[in-house]
Amino acid sequence: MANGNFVSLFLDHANYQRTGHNGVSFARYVGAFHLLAPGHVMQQTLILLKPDAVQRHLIGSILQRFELKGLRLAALKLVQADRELAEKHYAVHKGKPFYESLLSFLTSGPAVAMVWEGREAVAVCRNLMGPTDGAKAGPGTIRGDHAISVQNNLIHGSDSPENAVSEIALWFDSRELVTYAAADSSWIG
Ligand code: DAT
Ligand code: MG
Repeated sequence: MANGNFVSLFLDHANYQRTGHNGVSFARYVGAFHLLAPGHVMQQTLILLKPDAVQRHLIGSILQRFELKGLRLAALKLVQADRELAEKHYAVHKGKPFYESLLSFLTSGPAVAMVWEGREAVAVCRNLMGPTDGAKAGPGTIRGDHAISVQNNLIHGSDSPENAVSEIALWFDSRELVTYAAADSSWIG
């Protein structure tokens, strides 16, 4: 498989952005990768460092795990989520006993919102995070190393490529996603 295909696709996408043809959806972008590079499907995923991670000074060390894994950072910002954003983000949990507490937690302070991109990025990030309950998460995972709570578990990661697309659209404007060729991509990919 020619790595050059990736590079030219990245550049094509960058050209679309430069020339203002932002109508190209990410789904079509992924589709192009399917077409040209079977077995090398690139994904994007939404990662949030939740308010406990910010307050506990863990932003840098958690972020570094994603960098060191070989994922590419496509977007990054500090966000004070309001109730409306939190409700949309956790809509799937509406009605559950922990729902109100979860919304209070997510809106209790700033969170770091990021989009990470790479091969199988959704599953790769979920594995880096570890399971939901910090007490059950294994050592070596973010939650396993730094969390002992179920709710205050430091990090959110999209759980499917489909949810990743809608969660990225919820937290980011498409113009905030930056496309560039990482200098080390031919060594990592
Ligand atoms: P994950 O964040 O691992 O995707 P989830 O989507 O099932 O987990 O739940 C979303 C968040 O809700 C989770 O990060 C923490 C909180 N949560 C889940 N189950 C809970 C429970 N039983 N009690 C309290 N909080 C819970
Ligand atoms: Mg979830």
